Amino acid sequence: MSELFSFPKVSFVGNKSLNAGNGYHYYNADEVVAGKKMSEWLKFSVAYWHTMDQRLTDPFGEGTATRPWDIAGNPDTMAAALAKVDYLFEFLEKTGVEYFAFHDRDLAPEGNTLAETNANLDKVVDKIEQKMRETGKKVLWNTSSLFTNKRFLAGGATTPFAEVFAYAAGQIKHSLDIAKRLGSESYVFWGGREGYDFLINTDTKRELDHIAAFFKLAKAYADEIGYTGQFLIEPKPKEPTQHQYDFDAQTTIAFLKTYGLENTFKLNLEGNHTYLAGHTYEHEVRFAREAGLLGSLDANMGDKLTGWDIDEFPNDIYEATLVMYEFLKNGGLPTGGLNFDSKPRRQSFEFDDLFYAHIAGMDTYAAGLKVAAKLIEDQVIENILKTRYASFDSGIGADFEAGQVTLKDLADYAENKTDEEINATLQSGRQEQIKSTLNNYIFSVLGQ
Ligand code: XUL
Ligand code: CO
Repeated sequence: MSELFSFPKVSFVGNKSLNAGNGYHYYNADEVVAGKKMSEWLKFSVAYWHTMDQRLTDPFGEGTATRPWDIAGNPDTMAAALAKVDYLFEFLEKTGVEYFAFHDRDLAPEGNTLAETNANLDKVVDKIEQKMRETGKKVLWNTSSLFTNKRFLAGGATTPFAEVFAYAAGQIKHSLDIAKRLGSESYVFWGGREGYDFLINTDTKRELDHIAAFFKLAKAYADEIGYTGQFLIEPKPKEPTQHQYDFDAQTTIAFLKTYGLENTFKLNLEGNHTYLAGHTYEHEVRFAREAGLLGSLDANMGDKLTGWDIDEFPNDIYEATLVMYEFLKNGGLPTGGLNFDSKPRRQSFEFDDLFYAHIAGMDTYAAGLKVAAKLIEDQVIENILKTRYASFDSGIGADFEAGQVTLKDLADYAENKTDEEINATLQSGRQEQIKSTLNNYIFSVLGQ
């Protein structure tokens, strides 16, 4: 087939030139980091809804980007939907990205009934399946959009309207069939409108009971058809509803445990969502990891000045380093990866910008991986923690951790200590020094 894009195949060029160009400066698929090839650690994924479907609209203006697969300027036809598949696969080939992720509605236009919509979808999935066979590209995860169509104005699984609830279930059933057929490594639930805008007209308990039961039905169906991919929930605190039920990692973990779903689900954590919750990306990844529930990452960023979800491609090496530190501590992500739920800025409207954006994102996380691996090799953070918590390694601290003391034992121990004695055991947190150390690791590892 003749080439659809003029952009050359992206290969590793190293950091000889400081100017970003058409190659990877840090992402070197075959380079071994922490015992594995970068391509094995970093399962990057192209997000269909951005890279293929975004025209860079915003609430104030029409799209600034035109895409060659919008046959006769119309993105909503089956002809465009089928053409788009060829472009996706060429994009994956040229960037060397192995995975992609999609919502059902990203692939094909809707019909008048669910059956008609599913038939449109299946035509595109047929073509995708064929292309996957030819190229070896894989689905990181798929999902259902239970938030774009008007019927979902009050949610899909938490809607007060049973007709809509049944429709949502039908949509998920079909998406799970597709997940099984295409071998999706995970299946994501992002609760687009699973939340509320107005407390007084919302039965929150009933809605949460409904969504938990909905998840159990989905799992039972996956078991029935033999789909073994990992189920994931993607937390987000607000937007589009004012209060999303899956606010952040800890809220979602509490929900999963309340309803006995903690063995069915893990979390898919997105950078920009973490800031909206008032956290950092590394905070969310840490808490999911410690709960044994780190599933996958939607690699993107927000910015310090904007209070909504801007889905910027990652470019912050400091953040990527700390996220990759948690990632390596987790042993990577067996059924997950780094999905670029990201779009170029509105003024980056040219087709080449999609390539530059993915290069930037992949280099950022490749760089983060390298720095994090070196931090772990040198046990930098481990040693900081070891020193800081050393008083729990012997004496009264160790007795407490071993479960050998009562509250009264601790009180007896503390009773006659003076402030001077206690304060003499305090250590500085050394935050400024530690931040300098992190910067030094970034300079040193990436300067090589
Ligand atoms: C929305 C978002 C979604 C999910 C998939 O903020 O992140 O694109 O990743 O539905
Ligand atoms: Co996302």
